[in-house]
Amino acid sequence: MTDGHRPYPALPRLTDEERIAKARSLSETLATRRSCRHFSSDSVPKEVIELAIQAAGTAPSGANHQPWHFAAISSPGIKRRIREAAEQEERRFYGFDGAEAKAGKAWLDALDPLGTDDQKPFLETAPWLIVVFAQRKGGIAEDGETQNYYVTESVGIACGLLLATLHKAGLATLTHTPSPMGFLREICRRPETEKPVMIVVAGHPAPEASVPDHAAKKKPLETISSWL
Ligand code: IYR
Repeated sequence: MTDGHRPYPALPRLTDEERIAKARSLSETLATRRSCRHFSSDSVPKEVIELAIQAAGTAPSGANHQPWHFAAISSPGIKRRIREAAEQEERRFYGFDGAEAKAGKAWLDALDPLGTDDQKPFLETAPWLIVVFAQRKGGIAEDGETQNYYVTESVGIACGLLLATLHKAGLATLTHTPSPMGFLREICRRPETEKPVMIVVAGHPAPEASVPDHAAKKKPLETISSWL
């Protein structure tokens, strides 16, 4: 074996039938995930959030620099500050501040079927907010200087694993992207070299939670794939 290498880790030995069954099972589980915009205040153990972040941290990344940071927030005071700052930005985004909407007509039209607006009470109600930061620089040692690579791609995959783990743990999630979201860097006390990417809201759905029909329409396999 090449110096500095170790054997490829053992994978489960499965028959093709078992492989198909496993793939089907996870695929069906993931197919039931829906963004949630109405959370209850029921608690979620910190350990679930820790395990989900640990899973996110296994994502492949450019040069294995792992260019991400997850700020996990359960403090009511910090959640309130995030809600207030997010709603202030969203008022400008949706044009509820008296000025022209920053979003523009096409974007607002695209959001119409979701029924979103500038009110974000879930940022206070949900037990956990996970603010995901992308590290433009830092390398594996987090030195704040070494160049990172494929940061957007790496952090995107990490977010996917985070959402998948939270979903498998039976939690509802929302990927929330207040725009702009520079305020999150200050509230979470993160350095200039980091860019806030999204807030992953995690908790239990409120009893009255609903999802827009629009969100349940997923493109079929034939549309999203080609086979060559
Ligand atoms: N940040 C806004 C707008 C928004 C944008 C997209 I693209 C969405 O898929 C959903 C919302 C908000 O959170 O309301």
